[in-house]
Amino acid sequence: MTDTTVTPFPTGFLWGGATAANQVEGAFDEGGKGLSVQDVMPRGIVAPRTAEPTPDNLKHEAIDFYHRYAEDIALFAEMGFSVYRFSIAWSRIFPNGDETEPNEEGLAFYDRVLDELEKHGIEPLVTISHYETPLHLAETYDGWVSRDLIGFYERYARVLLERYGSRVTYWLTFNEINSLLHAPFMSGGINTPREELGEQALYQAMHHELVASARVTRLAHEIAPQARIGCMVLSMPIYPLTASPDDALAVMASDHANLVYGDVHTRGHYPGYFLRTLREKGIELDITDQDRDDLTNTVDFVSFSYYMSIAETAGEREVGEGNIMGGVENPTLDKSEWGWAIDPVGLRLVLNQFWDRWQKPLFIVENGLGARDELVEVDGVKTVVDDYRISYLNDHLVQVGEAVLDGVEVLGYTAWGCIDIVSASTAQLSKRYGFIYVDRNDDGSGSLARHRKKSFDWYSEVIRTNGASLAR
Ligand code: BGP
Repeated sequence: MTDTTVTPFPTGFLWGGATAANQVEGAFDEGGKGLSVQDVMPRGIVAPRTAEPTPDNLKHEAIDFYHRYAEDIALFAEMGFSVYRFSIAWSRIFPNGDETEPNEEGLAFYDRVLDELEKHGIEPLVTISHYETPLHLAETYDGWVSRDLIGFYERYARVLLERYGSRVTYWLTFNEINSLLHAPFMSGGINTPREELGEQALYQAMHHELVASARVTRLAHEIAPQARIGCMVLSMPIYPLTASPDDALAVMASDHANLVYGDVHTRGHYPGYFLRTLREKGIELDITDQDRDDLTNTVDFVSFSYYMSIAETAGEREVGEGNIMGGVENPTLDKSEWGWAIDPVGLRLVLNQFWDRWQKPLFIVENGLGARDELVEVDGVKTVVDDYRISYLNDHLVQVGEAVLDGVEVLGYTAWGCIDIVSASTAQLSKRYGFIYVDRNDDGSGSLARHRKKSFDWYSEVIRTNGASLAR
Protein backbone atom coordinates (compact mmCIF):
# COMPACT_ATOMS: atom_id res chain seq x y z
CA MET A 1 0.00 0.00 0.00
CA THR A 2 1.17 3.51 -0.80
CA ASP A 3 1.92 5.73 2.18
CA THR A 4 -0.70 8.39 1.47
CA THR A 5 0.77 10.84 3.95
CA VAL A 6 3.84 11.61 1.83
CA THR A 7 2.73 13.91 -0.96
CA PRO A 8 3.65 17.44 -1.94
CA PHE A 9 0.13 18.10 -3.22
CA PRO A 10 -1.95 20.27 -0.88
CA THR A 11 -5.24 19.07 0.57
CA GLY A 12 -8.06 20.13 -1.73
CA PHE A 13 -5.87 19.99 -4.84
CA LEU A 14 -8.29 19.57 -7.75
CA TRP A 15 -7.69 16.49 -9.90
CA GLY A 16 -9.49 15.83 -13.13
CA GLY A 17 -9.60 16.01 -16.89
CA ALA A 18 -10.38 18.44 -19.69
CA THR A 19 -12.13 18.53 -23.05
CA ALA A 20 -13.59 21.09 -25.46
CA ALA A 21 -17.13 21.08 -26.88
CA ASN A 22 -16.16 20.88 -30.55
CA GLN A 23 -13.86 17.93 -29.89
CA VAL A 24 -16.35 15.81 -27.91
CA GLU A 25 -19.97 16.80 -28.33
CA GLY A 26 -20.84 16.03 -31.93
CA ALA A 27 -24.54 16.80 -32.62
CA PHE A 28 -23.21 19.72 -34.65
CA ASP A 29 -26.63 20.58 -36.08
CA GLU A 30 -28.89 19.41 -33.24
CA GLY A 31 -30.63 21.36 -30.52
CA GLY A 32 -30.68 24.57 -32.53
CA LYS A 33 -26.88 24.78 -32.67
CA GLY A 34 -25.40 27.01 -35.36
CA LEU A 35 -22.17 26.26 -37.21
CA SER A 36 -18.85 27.16 -35.66
CA VAL A 37 -15.47 27.59 -37.34
CA GLN A 38 -14.73 23.96 -36.43
CA ASP A 39 -17.54 22.74 -38.66
CA VAL A 40 -15.56 23.81 -41.72
CA MET A 41 -12.18 22.53 -40.45
CA PRO A 42 -12.26 18.80 -41.30
CA ARG A 43 -8.45 18.63 -41.24
CA GLY A 44 -7.85 20.80 -38.18
CA ILE A 45 -5.27 23.53 -38.63
CA VAL A 46 -3.13 21.53 -41.04
CA ALA A 47 -5.34 22.51 -44.03
CA PRO A 48 -7.39 25.54 -45.03
CA ARG A 49 -11.07 25.75 -44.10
CA THR A 50 -13.65 24.35 -46.49
CA ALA A 51 -16.40 26.47 -48.05
CA GLU A 52 -19.18 24.42 -46.47
CA PRO A 53 -19.36 21.69 -43.81
CA THR A 54 -18.20 18.41 -45.41
CA PRO A 55 -19.27 14.87 -44.40
CA ASP A 56 -15.70 13.83 -43.57
CA ASN A 57 -15.56 16.18 -40.56
CA LEU A 58 -15.09 13.90 -37.52
CA LYS A 59 -16.13 16.74 -35.22
CA HIS A 60 -19.68 16.60 -36.53
CA GLU A 61 -20.26 13.50 -34.44
CA ALA A 62 -17.02 13.58 -32.45
CA ILE A 63 -17.47 11.10 -29.59
CA ASP A 64 -21.17 11.91 -29.18
CA PHE A 65 -20.76 13.40 -25.72
CA TYR A 66 -23.93 15.37 -26.45
CA HIS A 67 -25.92 12.18 -25.99
CA ARG A 68 -23.52 10.20 -23.78
CA TYR A 69 -22.44 12.83 -21.25
CA ALA A 70 -24.04 10.98 -18.33
CA GLU A 71 -22.15 7.77 -19.07
CA ASP A 72 -18.89 9.70 -19.56
CA ILE A 73 -19.23 11.77 -16.41
CA ALA A 74 -19.96 8.57 -14.46
CA LEU A 75 -16.63 7.20 -15.72
CA PHE A 76 -14.86 10.41 -14.65
CA ALA A 77 -16.47 10.01 -11.23
CA GLU A 78 -15.28 6.41 -11.09
CA MET A 79 -11.72 7.71 -11.51
CA GLY A 80 -12.36 10.07 -8.62
CA PHE A 81 -12.29 13.37 -10.54
CA SER A 82 -12.89 16.39 -8.34
CA VAL A 83 -12.93 18.73 -11.34
CA TYR A 84 -13.95 18.50 -15.00
CA ARG A 85 -12.99 21.18 -17.48
CA PHE A 86 -15.29 21.53 -20.47
CA SER A 87 -16.21 24.31 -22.84
CA ILE A 88 -19.56 25.69 -23.83
CA ALA A 89 -20.16 25.81 -27.58
CA TRP A 90 -20.90 29.47 -28.27
CA SER A 91 -23.00 28.53 -31.33
CA ARG A 92 -25.26 26.31 -29.18
CA ILE A 93 -26.18 29.37 -27.14
CA PHE A 94 -26.09 31.99 -29.91
CA PRO A 95 -26.26 30.04 -33.19
CA ASN A 96 -25.06 32.99 -35.26
CA GLY A 97 -23.36 34.87 -32.47
CA ASP A 98 -25.05 38.22 -33.09
CA GLU A 99 -28.63 37.45 -31.97
CA THR A 100 -30.09 39.26 -28.98
CA GLU A 101 -31.81 36.20 -27.46
CA PRO A 102 -30.09 32.92 -26.57
CA ASN A 103 -31.16 29.45 -27.68
CA GLU A 104 -32.89 27.83 -24.71
CA GLU A 105 -32.24 24.29 -25.93
CA GLY A 106 -28.51 24.92 -25.88
CA LEU A 107 -28.63 26.33 -22.36
CA ALA A 108 -30.71 23.37 -21.18
CA PHE A 109 -28.04 20.94 -22.41
CA TYR A 110 -25.40 22.49 -20.15
CA ASP A 111 -27.90 22.52 -17.26
CA ARG A 112 -28.04 18.75 -17.67
CA VAL A 113 -24.25 18.45 -17.80
CA LEU A 114 -23.96 20.52 -14.61
CA ASP A 115 -26.67 18.40 -12.93
CA GLU A 116 -24.68 15.30 -13.70
CA LEU A 117 -21.44 16.80 -12.36
CA GLU A 118 -23.22 17.94 -9.21
CA LYS A 119 -24.63 14.46 -8.70
CA HIS A 120 -21.07 13.10 -8.61
CA GLY A 121 -19.58 15.98 -6.62
CA ILE A 122 -17.36 17.11 -9.50
CA GLU A 123 -16.44 20.79 -9.69
CA PRO A 124 -17.04 22.28 -13.15
CA LEU A 125 -14.33 24.41 -14.78
CA VAL A 126 -15.89 26.18 -17.74
CA THR A 127 -14.11 27.57 -20.79
CA ILE A 128 -16.32 30.24 -22.33
CA SER A 129 -14.62 30.16 -25.74
CA HIS A 130 -12.50 27.24 -26.91
CA TYR A 131 -11.76 27.58 -30.64
CA GLU A 132 -15.51 27.60 -31.38
CA THR A 133 -16.36 31.08 -32.70
CA PRO A 134 -19.75 30.96 -34.49
CA LEU A 135 -19.05 30.70 -38.21
CA HIS A 136 -21.41 33.58 -38.96
CA LEU A 137 -19.21 35.90 -36.90
CA ALA A 138 -16.19 34.75 -38.88
CA GLU A 139 -17.85 35.23 -42.25
CA THR A 140 -19.77 38.44 -41.57
CA TYR A 141 -17.44 40.33 -39.22
CA ASP A 142 -14.05 38.69 -39.84
CA GLY A 143 -14.11 37.44 -36.28
CA TRP A 144 -12.10 39.26 -33.65
CA VAL A 145 -10.70 41.78 -36.12
CA SER A 146 -14.04 43.49 -35.56
CA ARG A 147 -14.65 45.45 -32.36
CA ASP A 148 -18.28 44.25 -32.54
CA LEU A 149 -17.13 40.86 -31.28
CA ILE A 150 -16.47 42.35 -27.84
CA GLY A 151 -20.17 43.11 -27.43
CA PHE A 152 -21.33 39.76 -28.82
CA TYR A 153 -18.95 37.86 -26.55
CA GLU A 154 -19.98 39.92 -23.55
CA ARG A 155 -23.65 39.24 -24.22
CA TYR A 156 -22.94 35.51 -24.54
CA ALA A 157 -20.86 35.47 -21.34
CA ARG A 158 -23.54 37.40 -19.45
CA VAL A 159 -26.11 34.75 -20.37
CA LEU A 160 -23.78 32.01 -19.09
CA LEU A 161 -22.94 33.86 -15.89
CA GLU A 162 -26.57 34.61 -15.14
CA ARG A 163 -27.65 31.05 -15.83
CA TYR A 164 -24.77 29.08 -14.30
CA GLY A 165 -22.99 31.64 -12.09
CA SER A 166 -24.28 30.16 -8.86
CA ARG A 167 -23.19 26.63 -9.88
CA VAL A 168 -19.80 27.27 -11.47
CA THR A 169 -16.87 28.69 -9.51
CA TYR A 170 -14.03 28.40 -12.04
CA TRP A 171 -14.30 30.15 -15.42
CA LEU A 172 -11.78 30.63 -18.23
CA THR A 173 -12.40 33.39 -20.75
CA PHE A 174 -10.52 32.21 -23.89
CA ASN A 175 -8.68 28.97 -24.53
CA GLU A 176 -5.00 29.56 -25.35
CA ILE A 177 -5.59 33.23 -26.05
CA ASN A 178 -1.96 33.58 -27.16
CA SER A 179 -2.53 31.28 -30.14
CA LEU A 180 -4.45 34.00 -31.99
CA LEU A 181 -1.56 35.22 -34.12
CA HIS A 182 -0.58 31.64 -34.99
CA ALA A 183 -4.01 30.20 -35.84
CA PRO A 184 -6.21 33.21 -36.70
CA PHE A 185 -9.20 31.28 -38.06
CA MET A 186 -9.43 28.60 -35.37
CA SER A 187 -8.46 30.82 -32.48
CA GLY A 188 -9.98 34.14 -33.53
CA GLY A 189 -12.60 33.32 -36.15
CA ILE A 190 -10.66 35.52 -38.58
CA ASN A 191 -11.82 34.53 -42.02
CA THR A 192 -9.39 36.56 -44.11
CA PRO A 193 -6.81 34.09 -45.43
CA ARG A 194 -3.53 34.17 -43.57
CA GLU A 195 -1.54 35.45 -46.58
CA GLU A 196 -3.80 38.48 -46.94
CA LEU A 197 -3.96 39.25 -43.27
CA GLY A 198 -1.82 42.17 -42.14
CA GLU A 199 -0.22 42.40 -38.71
CA GLN A 200 -2.20 45.54 -37.96
CA ALA A 201 -5.46 43.57 -38.15
CA LEU A 202 -4.06 40.65 -36.16
CA TYR A 203 -2.82 42.80 -33.30
CA GLN A 204 -6.10 44.70 -33.27
CA ALA A 205 -7.91 41.35 -32.95
CA MET A 206 -5.62 40.45 -30.06
CA HIS A 207 -6.48 43.76 -28.37
CA HIS A 208 -10.21 43.12 -28.81
CA GLU A 209 -9.92 39.68 -27.19
CA LEU A 210 -7.93 41.07 -24.27
CA VAL A 211 -10.51 43.80 -23.71
CA ALA A 212 -13.34 41.26 -23.98
CA SER A 213 -11.62 38.98 -21.47
CA ALA A 214 -11.20 41.85 -19.00
CA ARG A 215 -14.78 43.06 -19.45
CA VAL A 216 -16.12 39.58 -18.77
CA THR A 217 -13.87 39.30 -15.73
CA ARG A 218 -15.51 42.44 -14.35
CA LEU A 219 -18.96 41.16 -15.29
CA ALA A 220 -18.35 37.83 -13.58
CA HIS A 221 -17.25 39.54 -10.40
CA GLU A 222 -20.49 41.55 -10.46
CA ILE A 223 -22.89 38.75 -11.35
CA ALA A 224 -21.27 35.88 -9.46
CA PRO A 225 -19.12 37.30 -6.67
CA GLN A 226 -17.96 33.86 -5.54
CA ALA A 227 -16.70 32.98 -9.03
CA ARG A 228 -12.98 32.91 -9.82
CA ILE A 229 -12.04 34.01 -13.31
CA GLY A 230 -8.90 32.89 -15.04
CA CYS A 231 -7.17 33.50 -18.32
CA MET A 232 -5.81 30.54 -20.26
CA VAL A 233 -2.54 30.57 -22.16
CA LEU A 234 -0.55 28.09 -24.16
CA SER A 235 2.70 27.69 -22.21
CA MET A 236 5.95 26.95 -23.96
CA PRO A 237 9.20 27.11 -22.01
CA ILE A 238 11.96 28.29 -24.32
CA TYR A 239 15.63 27.32 -23.92
CA PRO A 240 18.57 29.05 -25.60
CA LEU A 241 20.00 26.66 -28.17
CA THR A 242 23.50 27.68 -27.10
CA ALA A 243 24.96 29.72 -24.24
CA SER A 244 25.53 32.73 -26.51
CA PRO A 245 24.00 36.02 -25.30
CA ASP A 246 22.38 36.43 -28.72
CA ASP A 247 20.49 33.18 -28.23
CA ALA A 248 19.43 34.36 -24.77
CA LEU A 249 18.10 37.56 -26.34
CA ALA A 250 16.22 35.54 -28.94
CA VAL A 251 14.65 33.58 -26.07
CA MET A 252 13.65 36.82 -24.37
CA ALA A 253 11.96 38.12 -27.52
CA SER A 254 10.12 34.87 -28.08
CA ASP A 255 9.09 34.71 -24.42
CA HIS A 256 7.78 38.26 -24.57
CA ALA A 257 5.61 37.40 -27.56
CA ASN A 258 4.00 34.59 -25.53
CA LEU A 259 3.89 36.19 -22.11
CA VAL A 260 2.35 39.53 -23.05
CA TYR A 261 -1.14 37.98 -22.78
CA GLY A 262 -0.56 36.84 -19.20
CA ASP A 263 1.11 40.15 -18.38
CA VAL A 264 -1.97 42.10 -19.51
CA HIS A 265 -4.37 39.74 -17.72
CA THR A 266 -2.49 39.97 -14.42
CA ARG A 267 -1.18 43.56 -14.50
CA GLY A 268 -4.02 45.30 -16.28
CA HIS A 269 -2.00 47.13 -18.93
CA TYR A 270 0.38 46.55 -21.84
CA PRO A 271 4.04 46.10 -20.88
CA GLY A 272 6.73 48.40 -22.32
CA TYR A 273 8.38 45.68 -24.41
CA PHE A 274 5.09 45.12 -26.24
CA LEU A 275 4.58 48.83 -26.95
CA ARG A 276 8.10 48.84 -28.40
CA THR A 277 7.22 45.89 -30.66
CA LEU A 278 4.18 47.76 -31.94
CA ARG A 279 6.20 50.94 -32.54
CA GLU A 280 8.89 49.06 -34.43
CA LYS A 281 6.33 47.27 -36.57
CA GLY A 282 4.62 50.57 -37.31
CA ILE A 283 1.36 49.32 -35.80
CA GLU A 284 -1.02 51.80 -34.21
CA LEU A 285 -3.73 50.09 -32.24
CA ASP A 286 -7.13 51.58 -31.75
CA ILE A 287 -7.20 51.66 -27.93
CA THR A 288 -9.92 53.78 -26.33
CA ASP A 289 -9.89 55.24 -22.80
CA GLN A 290 -12.69 52.81 -22.01
CA ASP A 291 -10.47 49.92 -23.21
CA ARG A 292 -7.70 51.05 -20.90
CA ASP A 293 -10.09 51.17 -18.00
CA ASP A 294 -11.54 47.75 -18.89
CA LEU A 295 -8.10 46.16 -18.99
CA THR A 296 -7.54 46.96 -15.32
CA ASN A 297 -9.95 44.13 -14.42
CA THR A 298 -7.32 41.53 -13.74
CA VAL A 299 -7.88 37.78 -13.37
CA ASP A 300 -8.07 35.76 -10.15
CA PHE A 301 -5.85 32.96 -11.43
CA VAL A 302 -3.86 31.95 -14.48
CA SER A 303 -4.45 28.66 -16.23
CA PHE A 304 -2.42 27.10 -19.00
CA SER A 305 -1.80 24.16 -21.27
CA TYR A 306 1.57 22.44 -21.22
CA TYR A 307 2.69 19.84 -23.71
CA MET A 308 6.23 20.66 -24.71
CA SER A 309 9.14 23.08 -24.68
CA ILE A 310 11.17 24.50 -27.55
CA ALA A 311 14.58 26.04 -28.13
CA GLU A 312 15.38 29.39 -29.70
CA THR A 313 18.41 30.80 -31.44
CA ALA A 314 19.57 33.96 -33.14
CA GLY A 315 21.29 31.75 -35.73
CA GLU A 316 19.78 29.45 -38.27
CA ARG A 317 16.43 28.14 -37.04
CA GLU A 318 15.52 24.50 -37.61
CA VAL A 319 11.85 24.49 -36.82
CA GLY A 320 10.14 21.30 -35.66
CA GLU A 321 6.58 20.17 -34.99
CA GLY A 322 4.68 21.49 -32.04
CA ASN A 323 1.54 22.68 -30.36
CA ILE A 324 0.28 25.42 -32.72
CA MET A 325 3.35 27.64 -32.53
CA GLY A 326 6.07 25.03 -32.95
CA GLY A 327 9.64 26.24 -32.49
CA VAL A 328 13.30 25.41 -32.85
CA GLU A 329 14.04 21.74 -32.15
CA ASN A 330 15.83 20.88 -28.93
CA PRO A 331 18.28 18.05 -29.72
CA THR A 332 18.34 16.87 -26.08
CA LEU A 333 14.71 15.78 -25.93
CA ASP A 334 12.69 12.78 -27.17
CA LYS A 335 9.52 13.42 -29.15
CA SER A 336 5.99 12.05 -29.30
CA GLU A 337 4.73 10.27 -32.42
CA TRP A 338 3.51 13.68 -33.60
CA GLY A 339 6.92 15.28 -33.08
CA TRP A 340 6.13 17.17 -29.86
CA ALA A 341 9.17 17.32 -27.55
CA ILE A 342 8.68 15.49 -24.25
CA ASP A 343 9.96 17.57 -21.36
CA PRO A 344 8.53 17.04 -17.84
CA VAL A 345 11.06 19.43 -16.26
CA GLY A 346 9.72 22.17 -18.53
CA LEU A 347 6.47 22.00 -16.60
CA ARG A 348 8.23 22.75 -13.31
CA LEU A 349 10.09 25.60 -14.98
CA VAL A 350 6.97 27.14 -16.43
CA LEU A 351 5.11 26.86 -13.12
CA ASN A 352 7.94 28.69 -11.41
CA GLN A 353 8.24 31.27 -14.16
CA PHE A 354 4.52 32.10 -14.09
CA TRP A 355 4.38 32.18 -10.30
CA ASP A 356 7.47 34.39 -9.99
CA ARG A 357 6.18 36.71 -12.70
CA TRP A 358 2.48 36.97 -11.86
CA GLN A 359 2.01 35.83 -8.24
CA LYS A 360 -1.41 34.43 -9.10
CA PRO A 361 -2.61 30.91 -8.31
CA LEU A 362 -1.99 28.60 -11.26
CA PHE A 363 -4.17 25.89 -12.76
CA ILE A 364 -2.74 23.32 -15.19
CA VAL A 365 -5.77 22.78 -17.40
CA GLU A 366 -4.16 20.77 -20.22
CA ASN A 367 -1.33 18.28 -20.30
CA GLY A 368 -1.01 14.86 -21.84
CA LEU A 369 0.40 12.60 -24.50
CA GLY A 370 -1.24 12.15 -27.88
CA ALA A 371 -0.41 8.59 -28.96
CA ARG A 372 -1.71 5.74 -31.11
CA ASP A 373 -3.36 3.11 -28.94
CA GLU A 374 -4.03 -0.52 -29.63
CA LEU A 375 -7.19 -2.04 -28.21
CA VAL A 376 -6.44 -5.53 -26.81
CA GLU A 377 -8.19 -8.07 -24.62
CA VAL A 378 -6.84 -8.75 -21.16
CA ASP A 379 -8.74 -11.36 -19.10
CA GLY A 380 -11.67 -11.04 -21.47
CA VAL A 381 -11.88 -7.26 -21.05
CA LYS A 382 -11.07 -4.80 -23.82
CA THR A 383 -8.39 -2.32 -22.79
CA VAL A 384 -5.25 -0.46 -23.86
CA VAL A 385 -1.96 -1.17 -22.12
CA ASP A 386 -0.77 2.44 -22.30
CA ASP A 387 2.38 2.35 -20.19
CA TYR A 388 3.84 5.15 -22.35
CA ARG A 389 0.97 7.46 -21.32
CA ILE A 390 1.31 6.50 -17.66
CA SER A 391 5.00 7.25 -17.77
CA TYR A 392 4.47 10.62 -19.50
CA LEU A 393 1.82 11.73 -17.02
CA ASN A 394 3.69 10.35 -14.02
CA ASP A 395 6.84 12.25 -14.88
CA HIS A 396 4.97 15.49 -15.47
CA LEU A 397 3.01 15.19 -12.24
CA VAL A 398 6.22 14.55 -10.29
CA GLN A 399 7.44 17.91 -11.61
CA VAL A 400 4.20 19.57 -10.55
CA GLY A 401 4.93 18.22 -7.07
CA GLU A 402 8.43 19.72 -7.26
CA ALA A 403 6.96 23.09 -8.19
CA VAL A 404 4.59 22.89 -5.23
CA LEU A 405 7.64 22.26 -3.03
CA ASP A 406 9.25 25.30 -4.69
CA GLY A 407 6.38 27.30 -3.22
CA VAL A 408 4.23 27.67 -6.32
CA GLU A 409 0.49 27.86 -5.61
CA VAL A 410 -1.17 25.29 -7.86
CA LEU A 411 -4.95 24.91 -7.70
CA GLY A 412 -5.29 21.76 -9.75
CA TYR A 413 -4.53 19.63 -12.76
CA THR A 414 -6.85 18.54 -15.55
CA ALA A 415 -5.35 16.00 -17.94
CA TRP A 416 -6.13 16.89 -21.53
CA GLY A 417 -8.54 14.68 -23.46
CA CYS A 418 -9.33 12.53 -20.41
CA ILE A 419 -11.49 10.54 -22.79
CA ASP A 420 -10.34 10.09 -26.42
CA ILE A 421 -11.45 13.03 -28.55
CA VAL A 422 -10.87 14.56 -31.98
CA SER A 423 -7.49 16.30 -32.17
CA ALA A 424 -7.51 20.09 -32.55
CA SER A 425 -4.46 20.36 -34.80
CA THR A 426 -5.00 17.34 -37.07
CA ALA A 427 -8.69 16.46 -36.55
CA GLN A 428 -7.72 12.80 -36.08
CA LEU A 429 -9.20 10.40 -33.58
CA SER A 430 -6.09 8.26 -33.71
CA LYS A 431 -4.18 10.94 -31.77
CA ARG A 432 -5.49 9.73 -28.44
CA TYR A 433 -4.97 11.29 -25.02
CA GLY A 434 -7.60 9.54 -22.92
CA PHE A 435 -7.81 7.29 -19.90
CA ILE A 436 -10.91 6.03 -21.68
CA TYR A 437 -10.67 4.56 -25.17
CA VAL A 438 -13.45 5.47 -27.59
CA ASP A 439 -14.12 3.05 -30.41
CA ARG A 440 -14.03 5.46 -33.32
CA ASN A 441 -11.47 5.62 -36.11
CA ASP A 442 -10.13 8.29 -38.44
CA ASP A 443 -12.45 7.11 -41.21
CA GLY A 444 -15.44 7.63 -38.93
CA SER A 445 -16.09 3.91 -38.35
CA GLY A 446 -16.52 2.42 -34.88
CA SER A 447 -19.23 1.70 -32.31
CA LEU A 448 -18.38 4.66 -30.03
CA ALA A 449 -18.16 2.19 -27.13
CA ARG A 450 -16.00 3.28 -24.19
CA HIS A 451 -13.25 1.08 -22.68
CA ARG A 452 -11.09 1.77 -19.62
CA LYS A 453 -7.35 1.87 -20.43
CA LYS A 454 -4.62 0.78 -18.01
CA SER A 455 -4.03 4.49 -17.27
CA PHE A 456 -7.63 4.68 -15.97
CA ASP A 457 -6.73 2.65 -12.88
CA TRP A 458 -3.36 4.33 -12.59
CA TYR A 459 -4.91 7.84 -12.52
CA SER A 460 -7.62 6.71 -10.07
CA GLU A 461 -4.87 5.68 -7.68
CA VAL A 462 -2.98 8.97 -8.15
CA ILE A 463 -6.16 10.86 -7.28
CA ARG A 464 -7.07 8.58 -4.36
CA THR A 465 -3.65 9.10 -2.81
CA ASN A 466 -3.45 12.82 -3.72
CA GLY A 467 -0.32 12.13 -5.72
CA ALA A 468 1.46 9.94 -3.17
CA SER A 469 1.36 6.93 -5.53
CA LEU A 470 3.44 8.70 -8.20
CA ALA A 471 6.73 6.96 -9.02
CA ARG A 472 9.58 9.33 -8.22
C1 BGP B 1 -4.39 22.63 -27.30
C2 BGP B 1 -5.87 22.87 -27.42
C3 BGP B 1 -6.72 21.69 -27.30
C4 BGP B 1 -6.07 20.39 -27.66
C5 BGP B 1 -4.61 20.27 -27.33
C6 BGP B 1 -3.92 19.07 -27.94
O1 BGP B 1 -3.74 23.50 -28.13
O2 BGP B 1 -6.33 23.78 -26.46
O3 BGP B 1 -7.96 21.95 -27.89
O4 BGP B 1 -6.58 19.70 -28.67
O5 BGP B 1 -3.91 21.40 -27.67
O6 BGP B 1 -3.67 19.30 -29.27
P1 BGP B 1 -3.97 18.28 -30.41
O7 BGP B 1 -5.41 17.94 -30.28
O8 BGP B 1 -3.67 19.02 -31.64
O9 BGP B 1 -3.09 17.13 -30.17
